[in-house]
Amino acid sequence: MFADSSSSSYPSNYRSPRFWLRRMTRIPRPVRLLIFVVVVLLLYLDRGFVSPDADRGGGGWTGGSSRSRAAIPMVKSSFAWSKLQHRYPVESFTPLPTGKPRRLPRVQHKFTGRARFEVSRLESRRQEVRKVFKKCWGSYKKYAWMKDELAPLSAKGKTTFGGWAATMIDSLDTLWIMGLKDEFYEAVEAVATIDWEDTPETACNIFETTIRHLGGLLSAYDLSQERVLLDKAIELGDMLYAGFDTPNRMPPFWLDFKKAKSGGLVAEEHQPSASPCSLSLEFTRLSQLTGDPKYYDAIARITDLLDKHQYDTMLPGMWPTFINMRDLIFNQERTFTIGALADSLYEYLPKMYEMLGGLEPVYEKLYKGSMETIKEHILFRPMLPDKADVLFSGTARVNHDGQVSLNPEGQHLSCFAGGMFALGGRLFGLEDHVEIGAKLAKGCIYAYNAFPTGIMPEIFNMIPCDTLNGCEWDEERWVKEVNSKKLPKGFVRARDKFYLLRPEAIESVFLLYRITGRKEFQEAAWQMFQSIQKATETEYGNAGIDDVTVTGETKKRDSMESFWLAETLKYFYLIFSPPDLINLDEYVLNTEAHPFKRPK
Ligand code: DMJ
Repeated sequence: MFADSSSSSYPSNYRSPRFWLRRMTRIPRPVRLLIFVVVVLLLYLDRGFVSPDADRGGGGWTGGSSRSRAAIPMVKSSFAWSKLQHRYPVESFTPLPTGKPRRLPRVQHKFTGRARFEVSRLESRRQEVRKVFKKCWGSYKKYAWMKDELAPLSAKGKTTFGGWAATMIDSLDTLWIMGLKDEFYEAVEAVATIDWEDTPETACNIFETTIRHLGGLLSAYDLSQERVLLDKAIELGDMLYAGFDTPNRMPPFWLDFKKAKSGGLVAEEHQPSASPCSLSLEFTRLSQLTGDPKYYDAIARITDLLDKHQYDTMLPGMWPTFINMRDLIFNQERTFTIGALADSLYEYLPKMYEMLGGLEPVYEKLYKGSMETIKEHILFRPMLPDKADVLFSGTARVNHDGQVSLNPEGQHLSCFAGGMFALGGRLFGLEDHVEIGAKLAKGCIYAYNAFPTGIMPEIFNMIPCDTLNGCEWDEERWVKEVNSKKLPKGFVRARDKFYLLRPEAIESVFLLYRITGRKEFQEAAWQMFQSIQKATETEYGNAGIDDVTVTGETKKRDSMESFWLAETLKYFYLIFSPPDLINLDEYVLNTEAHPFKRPK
């Protein structure tokens, strides 16, 4: 991309422009005219709807940098985790599956020339999203550079994830995707100096550091091929890999640095299932990029456990919200959800199948088995005045007689499920899953539209119909059950009324748009974006808000987590972009919206 184009040694088949002009004049005029029209049309369809933006260079969809570049040197971390002798070393490594990746069913809708043309209409929306991103990034740079987060009210930096510039690393690929190449390389130069040893903390959260930092570095490398990003990812990967040096090779929730160095780590007895069970995409990609099987081996052991215990839990097919990873007990806990604490465990099943090119069938088995149980016990259709055909997911509890009861509690966090079902449906040829996915995404859209701010609360309750086929609206029942006058019809409680700039709703809306090609999702996205912007904008960026049920001014919190730039704004940008930008048949997105290249 940055090759020197000023070279004067032309290839031997080079012909001067005059030669081609002479040739052209020999072609009859009408044919010449036709060629001209076709070429102009093709150029327009392909790139015409990218507005001439000062930040764009000549790099196609992903923009370009205004400067030519030398490789960015890495400043090594002061402790080499790769050299650490493990106390519980692995005797034989499970290698990545071998063979040519299978040709998997098409995931992304086949967008026609017409749909591509319509993208031009959406260019101004895309630029609106980009403007919001640029404002936040500008404030981060000015007030919180190298800090984990920008505090969007007080314009200060915060240390929330080890002090390793979480927002910067999490935003790298969004910068690239939005064509902000100068900002991207400036950030990469800063990232190249991060020392994982330099932290005020004594431990880090393995899950968060994997999905945000490791995921962010790997995807930025996949997109840019900037070597230093992979080198930093390896350094970090080796630190996180030390978390697997436990008696049973299962990682704890916290990576305590001192204990890790002395071989004293042990997995906890009560771990949220998402934590150990959604490290797989990042560790797999690291093995694929380095050729070192140790990272894949580490997560393959966890997958083996999911496989072994899938049908001996209290709710066969699913795994409990908390798992005893120390003693590997899966059949004691009685609560099951695909929301908070468990979410990405399920999300990663179809995604791992893709990441491994369909060569590891266990992920198909885990996906299909768990989705059957989820359909039966977790999904519900709410009683609504307009009888909208939408779905939500709740929490199931198994009592001591084995009876399963559903708590019809919707969560913003579980809004990712629409995208998961639709993706699984495409990959495994299950059309009903695509439709379930669409209904789940529409459920989140419905909830957004129902509240005065145009945003759904973090956690709320509804009244479930007896079946997924729906039920009549019963006003009396609703009036009896609702606990606040501020709640819209259909909602009976909002346990947590806040909105933290989370991405899950737009994530599913984006995936459903790309998978089905239905424009209604694009329209819903625009509505959501405008509501979020109106309710959360501050002088320096965007902030979480206390209460989505208010009608007037919202009360802001001094918080803007890194996923706002990494995920929420990325999905909003992509849904208004040409569908070739991060094509779902070429990339797998991790749970922090970091795209990894799928094997070919
Ligand atoms: C993100 O860090 C990820 O999307 C994760 O899977 C769930 N929580 C946040 C966003 O809400």
